[in-house]
Amino acid sequence: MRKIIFVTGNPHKVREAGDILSHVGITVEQNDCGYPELQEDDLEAIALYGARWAADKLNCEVMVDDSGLFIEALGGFPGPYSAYVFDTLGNERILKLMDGEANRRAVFKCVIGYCRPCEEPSLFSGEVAGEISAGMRGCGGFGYDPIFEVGGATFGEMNEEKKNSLSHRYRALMKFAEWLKYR
Ligand code: ITT
Repeated sequence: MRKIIFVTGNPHKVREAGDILSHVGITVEQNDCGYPELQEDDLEAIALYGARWAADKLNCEVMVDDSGLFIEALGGFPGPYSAYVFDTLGNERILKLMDGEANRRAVFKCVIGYCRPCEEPSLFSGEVAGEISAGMRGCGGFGYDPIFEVGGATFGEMNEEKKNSLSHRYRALMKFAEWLKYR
C-alpha cells in the first residue's frame, strides 16, 4: 500500500478518501497542519496553492482537497466560500435563502491537489450534479450532506458506500489514482 499524507482539518474527508482509495492500494494519513486558503474565486487556485505550500512545509508528497457547493439559483453561492458559509449560516439558513425557489439545481465540486517537494502540483477535479432538498434529511455524512440530493436521496440519507460510489470526491480521487499509477 502506498501512503499519502492528506493535509486537511476535516476528518470526514479523510475517512471518505481512505475508503475510496483503499480499493486502489493507497492509504491516507491526516496531517492537520493547515494551509493558507487563498480568497480565490475557484477551487483549483486554492488547491494548487495549498498542495505546493504543504509539500514544501512537510517535505513529502501530499494531497489536499478543496470542495464547494455551487447553487445555480444563487449564482453559484457559496462555491469557494462553502466552509465559511457553512460555519456562519449553516444548512437551515441556506434552505431559507432557497425558500420558494423553483430552480433547486446545484453542483458539488471537489478538487484534489497533489504535490511533491519542489515540484509543480497536479490537480484532479470531480463534480456531481444534484438538487437542494426542501428540508434537511438524513443523519449520515457531514457538512452540506443533509441538503444535497442526488437521484431522490440526500447524501445524508445514503450510506457511506453509496455516497462514496458517486460523489464529487470519488470522481476526483479516481482520476488522481489513475494518474498516480504511473508516477
Ligand atoms: P480543509 O480545508 O481543512 O480540507 P474544510 O472542511 O474547510 O477542510 P473545504 O473548504 O473543502 O474543507 O469545505 C468546504 C465546505 O464544504 C465545508 O463546510 C465542508 O464541511 C463542506 N463539504 C466538503 N465536502 C463535503 C461533502 O462531501 N459533503 C458535504 N459537505 C462537504
